[in-house]
Amino acid sequence: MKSLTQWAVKEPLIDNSMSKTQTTPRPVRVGIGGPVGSGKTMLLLRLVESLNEKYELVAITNDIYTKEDAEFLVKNSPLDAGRILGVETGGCPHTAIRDDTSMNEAAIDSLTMQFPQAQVVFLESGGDNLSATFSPELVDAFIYVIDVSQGDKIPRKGGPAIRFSDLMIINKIELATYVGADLKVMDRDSKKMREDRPYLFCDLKSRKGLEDVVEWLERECFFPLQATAQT
Ligand SMILES: Nc1nc2c(ncn2[C@@H]2O[C@H](COP(=O)(O)OP(=O)(O)OP(=O)(O)O)[C@@H](O)[C@H]2O)c(=O)[nH]1
Ligand SMILES: [Mg+2]
Repeated sequence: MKSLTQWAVKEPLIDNSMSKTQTTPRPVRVGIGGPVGSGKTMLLLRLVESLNEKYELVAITNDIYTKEDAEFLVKNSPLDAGRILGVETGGCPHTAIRDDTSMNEAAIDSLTMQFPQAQVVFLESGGDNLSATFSPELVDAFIYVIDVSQGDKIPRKGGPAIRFSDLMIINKIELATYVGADLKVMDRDSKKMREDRPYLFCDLKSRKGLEDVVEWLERECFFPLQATAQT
């Protein structure tokens, strides 16, 4: 098993090349994590809206006590209900994505058995604290979502997700003036913490910055799918 610090190593994000016996590559798995209410489900909704016509998608949400986020997506997203699975973790969100990922592995297996043509699995973690990260065995890439209403201090508080997630999104920027968050401070601290790792300022509700997120995903995570499509 890879250690947490291996998130720090800049490697190609995806290694899902086909073996000779496989007819389709393993779907790309993209984890979405972040504190409670930062906009993880909103990101998932916007990504599904943007990518559903181009790729075969399935989505998994984690909530501690409910399947609320899955129900929200069933109601609001263009994905067929069968392609969305809610996992009720019953405990610490990070346990289910990092320490004992069996519930999420079972959910991925179930969806990919039902939809063997699936190319992308989106997996939203339950809202958590700054120490949460995904096991690199569970996902190929990890997007971390924070928002301005938690305070402009959040990026400099650091932690493995702020520092080493593959992409960090600073969401709800249109609220910055209302909560006294200085985006320049968030920019400066994010740069310091993440060095050359990417981060984007977004207002996902009104889709501001969404194009850049989609462009990053397709470039950094979906290239094996495009290669397959061309052959
Ligand atoms: N103003 C504004 N509100 C947003 C934005 N993104 C999400 N929201 C709202 O913020 C609230 C929480 O968003 P969610 O997407 O449910 O957040 P989450 O991170 O999935 O929350 P949990 O799964 O409960 O941890 C909802 O009321 C969203 O409509 C945004 O960019 N701007
Ligand atoms: Mg959510």
